[in-house]
Amino acid sequence: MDLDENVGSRAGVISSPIVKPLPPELFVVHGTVAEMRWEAMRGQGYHTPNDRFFVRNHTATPLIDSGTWRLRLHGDALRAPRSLSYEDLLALPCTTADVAIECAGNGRAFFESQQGTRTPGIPWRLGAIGVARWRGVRLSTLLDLAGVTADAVDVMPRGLDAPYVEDGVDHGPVRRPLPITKALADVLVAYEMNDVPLPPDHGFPARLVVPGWSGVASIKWLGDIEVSSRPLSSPWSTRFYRMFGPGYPPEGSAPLTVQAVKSAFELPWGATLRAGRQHILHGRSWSGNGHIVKVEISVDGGLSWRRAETRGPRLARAWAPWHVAWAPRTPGPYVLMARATDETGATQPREARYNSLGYHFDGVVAHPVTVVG
Ligand SMILES: Nc1nc2c(c(=O)[nH]1)N[C@H]1C(S)=C(S)[C@@H](COP(=O)(O)O)O[C@H]1N2
Ligand SMILES: [Mo]
Repeated sequence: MDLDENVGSRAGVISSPIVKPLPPELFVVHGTVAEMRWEAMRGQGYHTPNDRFFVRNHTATPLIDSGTWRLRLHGDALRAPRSLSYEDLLALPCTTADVAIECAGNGRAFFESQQGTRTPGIPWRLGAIGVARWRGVRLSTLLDLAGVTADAVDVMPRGLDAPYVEDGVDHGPVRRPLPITKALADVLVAYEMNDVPLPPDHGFPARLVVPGWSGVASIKWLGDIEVSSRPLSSPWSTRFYRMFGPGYPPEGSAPLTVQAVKSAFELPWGATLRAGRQHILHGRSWSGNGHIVKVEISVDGGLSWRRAETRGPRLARAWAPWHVAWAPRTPGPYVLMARATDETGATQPREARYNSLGYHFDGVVAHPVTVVG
């Protein structure tokens, strides 16, 4: 198929920056994106409700009519290219998965506030992550249907949102190649999020969900998927979403894939707690590599550590909820820290390694709180 057909399918698509309400008690808005406040997870279940799931849009949410929408599967590594309607997609065998989507820049603000190195980009604290129950069709099922050939190497999903223009440079629609091995392993073409059709901001009518990998891989508002016998690239695999800076090659690291280990408290930034009574501090830890095996907490700025209790599921590629009791006696400022270790032995370092675009901040975060009498 030719690409003009795609551009054509975007014509007439209405868009809006972010469609869902962004109440200040749930979100911090940074330009075209909305960060979840971690206190909004307090008292919630395992999944992040859709009303508080972070939104990362390069431009604006397109409002797509599922009645006319098509998902095109094309490329030289497919024997039987397809064009599926929404009904076609819903009629295929489906599956569900509890998976986190996390922006590669989650935690970026701490490169500056904790390590004194400024990095450009959205200054996320830790709220650019959410876990949902996604329902959809395995990408491998779609690729089988379209007769993927043995020489396929790369798969390029493309979004139907407006082209991304930055500093006068038009980078085209948001798209990023995936190696065929990952595409066939565990990737979903999702059409439901937490038991309802995907909300517009999260990719309606269908999005990719790429478990464990940087959020940018999980392309929203899918319009087409190209499968190629030759390596594919886009600005999202060459210019952005690589590590650049000292110790990395001039063209950057390989494109980012697996997300790092992180932890967050379900508390407001700068929370106020009462002295002389017991508090249960709740939080969650996660890693793109596998499940969390250990979470340690410090309430004295990292001088001493003790184990948190994990409860409930602690799924790989989602997260592990935990809690710890704390009874501060003396009023004053305190620094809370959480440090997790995953099943591969990867743990959160005291300092994250610098990279000039501020990706994958895995350092231990110093969460300030005030204890009052
Ligand atoms: N088409 C399209 N897909 C996209 C994006 C986008 O701007 N356009 N943003 C990506 C990025 S950088 C992230 S982190 C995730 C965020 O998903 P969410 O907005 O559902 O939380 O979507 C990814 N998929
Ligand atoms: Mo992202």
